[in-house]
Amino acid sequence: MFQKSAIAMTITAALSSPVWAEGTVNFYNWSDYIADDTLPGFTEKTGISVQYDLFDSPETLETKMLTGNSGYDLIVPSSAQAERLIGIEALAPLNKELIPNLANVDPGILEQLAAFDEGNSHVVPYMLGTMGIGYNVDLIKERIPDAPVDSLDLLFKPEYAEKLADCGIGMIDVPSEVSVIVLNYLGLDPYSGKKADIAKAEETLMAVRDHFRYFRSTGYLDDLANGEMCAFLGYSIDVFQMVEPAAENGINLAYSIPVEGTVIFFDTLAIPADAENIEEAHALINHILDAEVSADLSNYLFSPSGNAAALPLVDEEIRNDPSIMPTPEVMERLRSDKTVPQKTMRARTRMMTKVKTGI
Ligand code: N2P
Repeated sequence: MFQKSAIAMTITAALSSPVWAEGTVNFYNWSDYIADDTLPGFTEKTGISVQYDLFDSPETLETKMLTGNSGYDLIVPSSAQAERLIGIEALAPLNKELIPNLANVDPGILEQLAAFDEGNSHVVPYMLGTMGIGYNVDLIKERIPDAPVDSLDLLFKPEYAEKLADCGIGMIDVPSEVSVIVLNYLGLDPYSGKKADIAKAEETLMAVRDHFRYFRSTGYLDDLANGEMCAFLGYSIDVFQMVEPAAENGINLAYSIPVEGTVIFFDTLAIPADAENIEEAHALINHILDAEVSADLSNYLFSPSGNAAALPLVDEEIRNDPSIMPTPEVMERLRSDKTVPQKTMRARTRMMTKVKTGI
């Protein structure tokens, strides 16, 4: 089996001889969101060791940041989270002199980020992708020969969900993104905080929840690759990473962007305001923005990064795959996770908890 969990281990300076500095950077990243050689390559180049910790939901990251004293020097907030964290001064201003590779970033992307981060002073782009349906082509075909694999009906309509219950269906456990997707699917304002709208989203999910094996944001990658799950509403990045390992197991795994539209996420790199290893964190940001390192990440995670200098080094099949790099037409159906009032965030979380527990 494909073993990526090894990268979750602490990568120490002992990996190779330090050439630049000593020191550590405490990096808090999403699970399954780095290439095998990104961090060892950094330690080799700089002598800085990386203490690497993982989170599996944006809510966990945000709670840690709101509480403060997280001990982290570098984090990966989504753009909506970054906006909120900048608003409460929870992020340190970047010293651009320490990030010469910022010049590699597409100016158009920087402009988009500047909409909430004036002067691009707190975050740089990491990776982007969509939420969609990862599915086992054969298991689905066996049960529903003409299954709508590019539609959320597959998971949200009881007549389909029921037929797939035995081979395993699941969904990410991220209240914000799930709410946007379901509300959008229902033709409602995806960012609505109205009680009646959230209730409709809840009703839609409650009608199918019993057919779901689980709601979670990690652990589903292996299940997809092992044929133990036949459809999952999850991240493009996660599903694409498993296509090859699945093929090695004789499993035909595919990913679709639902025709009804879905979430596009845009993740960033940022330094918490109370970080202790600020210089080391800048060095790691600079490393990740290196054209080759960034292209490696894109090739590994099947994700665009907004790094213009890296683009020529990204595999052609990735650059030309519209389910990875959405066409402008598909883009129109994609919704980003915007900052919404606290009250709406709480209502979304309550809805998700209810769906997960069934009560
Ligand atoms: C990878 C996580 C994708 C990031 N496991 C979602 N924002």
